[in-house]
Amino acid sequence: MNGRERFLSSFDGKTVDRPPVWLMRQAGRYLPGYRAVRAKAGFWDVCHDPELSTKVALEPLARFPLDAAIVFSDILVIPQALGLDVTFGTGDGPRVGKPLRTRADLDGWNTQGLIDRLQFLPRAVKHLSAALKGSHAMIGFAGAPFTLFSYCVEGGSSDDFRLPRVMLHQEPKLAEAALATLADAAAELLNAQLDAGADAVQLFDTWGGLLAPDEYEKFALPALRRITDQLKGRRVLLFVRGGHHLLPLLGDSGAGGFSLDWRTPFAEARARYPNHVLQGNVDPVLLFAPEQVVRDRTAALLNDMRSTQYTRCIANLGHGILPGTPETAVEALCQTVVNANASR
Ligand code: 1CP
Repeated sequence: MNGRERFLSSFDGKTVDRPPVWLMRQAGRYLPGYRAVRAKAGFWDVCHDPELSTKVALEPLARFPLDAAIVFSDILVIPQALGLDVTFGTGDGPRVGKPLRTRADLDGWNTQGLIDRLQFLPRAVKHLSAALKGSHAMIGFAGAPFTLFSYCVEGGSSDDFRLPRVMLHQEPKLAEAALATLADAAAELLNAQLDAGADAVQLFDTWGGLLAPDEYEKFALPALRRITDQLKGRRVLLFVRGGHHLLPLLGDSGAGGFSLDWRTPFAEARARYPNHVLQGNVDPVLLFAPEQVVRDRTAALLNDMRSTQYTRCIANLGHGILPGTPETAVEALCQTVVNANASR
């Protein structure tokens, strides 16, 4: 069973020898090859060049026994294609110029021919798919509407994303219209990646956990539903960072699986969602702890995954891998999953 077969079997509820494993942000700055590419090319240059994006997406697969690749891109390609000025500085995260503050700002978003401006992404998927030749599953992605809305309104990253959260209450109609526009863009982009050869797609709701359940239900969920309605029958994972309190709501998103962060107990999510795919959820910070901690935490996760004989389970981190993460820790996590049956 190769990585792609294992990933698809597990996702589709069939028998597997062990859970498939991949890591969110597995192609990032903790890898020397990525840093070398970025020393010579800007972030957007890597995204737009299929050779370079494939090179950085393949690097983690060559180093670790992973079962899936994730296409190299960023969630902020959608705001950029809508006409916002997205730049990646060093250190303090991305900046979004021309932020959304008024109805006129939203009216200025350029939705005409949006997918044409995003063609580099399905092109990168095709190129990566050809390089993989079916050895590994391939994952496409997009930002979830509320997380994209957060960057668009705030104008960059933030601890509390005060401006977008106030806008939900001060200008609910404007917020809903923006969320719907972002949802349609995400749906179109995800369908294009799936048509280009992605086996599954993940929606990253990195800031969804900032919302109270009633806010998530009123604003974030309808926009997610708008996406999954346009992706019927396709494999969709939803990651909500800090989303433990939102777990009861996620079933209404229409996603086939949920990627859990490290604060959501896997067994609790399984009890609530016996038939969904569940992915996660090792704390990325633990990869800086002694290696035995990584092995023990991963073994405990595998133990929870045995309630379904590993089917509908995907081993992963509870959030993206951090810059500076020791490669030996990544190796220890992956090897523990690979040996899942030996340690039983
Ligand atoms: O393996 C991979 O690295 C795949 C590609 C990938 C993905 C899945 C990148 C490349 N970005 C993302 C998703 C992404 N981007 C998310 C959702 C996942 C998460 O929460 O980690 C978010 C919130 C972003 C926005 C973003 N882009 C940030 C976070 C800023 C913040 O608010 O804290 C950052 C630092 C970026 C730039 C970026 N995107 C990707 C990389 C490798 C980088 C670093 C750029 C560099 O220094 O080279």
